Amino acid sequence: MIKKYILGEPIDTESVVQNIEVSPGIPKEIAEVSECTFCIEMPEDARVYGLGETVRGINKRGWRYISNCTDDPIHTESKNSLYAAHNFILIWNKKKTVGYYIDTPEKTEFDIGYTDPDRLFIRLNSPNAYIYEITPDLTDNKSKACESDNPLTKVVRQFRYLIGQSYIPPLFAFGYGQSRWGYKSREDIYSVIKEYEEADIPLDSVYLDIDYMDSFKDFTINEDAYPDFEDFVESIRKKNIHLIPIIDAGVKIEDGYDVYEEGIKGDHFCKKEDGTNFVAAVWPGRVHFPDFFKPATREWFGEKYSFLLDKGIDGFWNDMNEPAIFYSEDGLREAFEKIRSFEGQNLDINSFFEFAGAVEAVKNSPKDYESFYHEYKGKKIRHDKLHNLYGYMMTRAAGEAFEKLCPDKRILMFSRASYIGMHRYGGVWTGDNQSWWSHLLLNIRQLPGLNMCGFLYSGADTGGFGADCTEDLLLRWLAVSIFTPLFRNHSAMGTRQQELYRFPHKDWMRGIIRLRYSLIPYLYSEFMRAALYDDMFIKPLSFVYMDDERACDTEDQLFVGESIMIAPVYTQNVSGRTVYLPEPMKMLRFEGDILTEEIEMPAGDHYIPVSLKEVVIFLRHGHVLPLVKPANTTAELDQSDVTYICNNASEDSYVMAFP
Ligand code: MIG
Repeated sequence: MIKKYILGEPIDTESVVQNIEVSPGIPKEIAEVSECTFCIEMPEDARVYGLGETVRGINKRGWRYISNCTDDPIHTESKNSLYAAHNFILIWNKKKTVGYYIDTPEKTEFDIGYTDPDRLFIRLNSPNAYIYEITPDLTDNKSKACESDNPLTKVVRQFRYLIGQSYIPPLFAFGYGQSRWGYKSREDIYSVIKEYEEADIPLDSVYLDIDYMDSFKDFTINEDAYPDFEDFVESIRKKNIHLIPIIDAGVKIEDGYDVYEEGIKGDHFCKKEDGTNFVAAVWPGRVHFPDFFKPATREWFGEKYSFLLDKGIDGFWNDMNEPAIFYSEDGLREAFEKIRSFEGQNLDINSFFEFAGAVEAVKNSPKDYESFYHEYKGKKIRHDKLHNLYGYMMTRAAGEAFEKLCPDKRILMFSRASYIGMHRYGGVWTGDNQSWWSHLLLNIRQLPGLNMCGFLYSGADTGGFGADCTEDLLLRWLAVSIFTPLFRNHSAMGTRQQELYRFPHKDWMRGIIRLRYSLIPYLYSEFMRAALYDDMFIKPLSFVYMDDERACDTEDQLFVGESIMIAPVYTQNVSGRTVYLPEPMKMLRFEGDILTEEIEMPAGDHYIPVSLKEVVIFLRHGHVLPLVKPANTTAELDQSDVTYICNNASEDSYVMAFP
């Protein structure tokens, strides 16, 4: 059952699509401690899930999470905020399961047993929010389809019914993608594709980072580096490979640049208090931010994507849309003044750090977020009051345009910043992670939360974005990413190049990628099922074995779809790992795409050796895993020639959901 409460005068985020009758007051389980602080008692044995893209474990107990979309590339466990704001939490033990969605675009803190291990505090920025309380009794028809599911699934499915159906990407978006911030020209892209061809490694997409643009200007092409862009796209599409360009939030201020001039003419940019356009700086230097909160601005900016769609492009990634701000004009002026004031002084311990910090402080400064305005539903609203919606509204601009421009075609779209509601228009990638083993584990642990919040189409930069990747890390990471809908190898300029063909054991990598392609009909089918029935594509074990304490504690094994469980290796220099089986399962060992072992295993702990070239999959009792022959692109997959691996189930019990 879903109950809706209204606190103060909240801003409508348009994240919810159902009309729910308003109940008076606030939920009885939530105590109002002070004007903006609320407290929920957590039973000792309760676990807390949700919050989507965050640091730390699947169980969020024992940390302070702050929903405040932030461009911070160091995702250590000491951080409180990443790029997203996903304010859905799920508190449960064997006796009780309840979900809360705190719907407000302002900064929101979830202190989950940090201040007091037995209490969950929610701290709002202002006393305004919609609060939804979701309990397992079913209210809607879609959720009725899951009568037999456990209470966790029931709550999540009702929440997802509340917020609307998740974005569904085109099939090619399940192929493998190669990206790097640093491909400079058409020749670089051709060479990546040629190397993949020569190494005989499947590839469906190559990403274009900011260098394809002319001086980092959205909806332009750097003609020197990419002459005859349309022919270039066409020549690559002939190989069934898709080019996926990046779009940034800021629009360069430059006379004669059409997007800038149209933006000025159409009054599409965010304003300062005095009504002048707010000036920030990002990649191109000084920019204006489109005010995506205005429908007319969304329409205008969304329409701009046709500049690339018309050239044969059918996928995009939206970046820097927290929005990231290198500096604002005002902030920079103040910083210079401050630095100047230290000139000639004896800098001691205090003043030195103040001096050194002055430059760093201009970046993503809270003061800047308080210095510009949006027009939303006819009202002028300061940015910080709407902050967490900016990336959502940008991606929505694109999504709404695609519905109009190409209603019969699915366009690949994912974003860096997000809020719940954006899941209807696109997926997310988890931003600038690092080539660290700890981030491989973080990747595994972020997936269930993202799925709960509707971001089914998601994935991390495989191999890690920052820092240097090693071959073993990449192999282990591939063995995880072959199960995530978004499967993209991406890395930062200046780091070790991590295209698969550069490594000595590229044949092992080829094998793992080929396994991905064999799995695609299963993955896409299970994804569709999850999207259409408001379910999760990737689940923690507790969603299946709620009464098994050990299973509920297990945060490094996941269900992928209904049939299979994975137990990835995420530590360096080990030859295997212990896997917990809550019930007897069939272990499928693959060397690349070749099935080398198929063996039934009893419930309990097993030490499973897994070499760097292998992937191990556990098939549930009573379930089926369909596999097809791999191909070098999704377009060439023959989906009629299916092999079914069964564990006490008949082949025809597996129905492909494949529209
Ligand atoms: O400030 O476009 O997260 O994927 O390669 C860095 C360059 C801007 C951040 C994105 C990353 C991308 C990079 N961008």
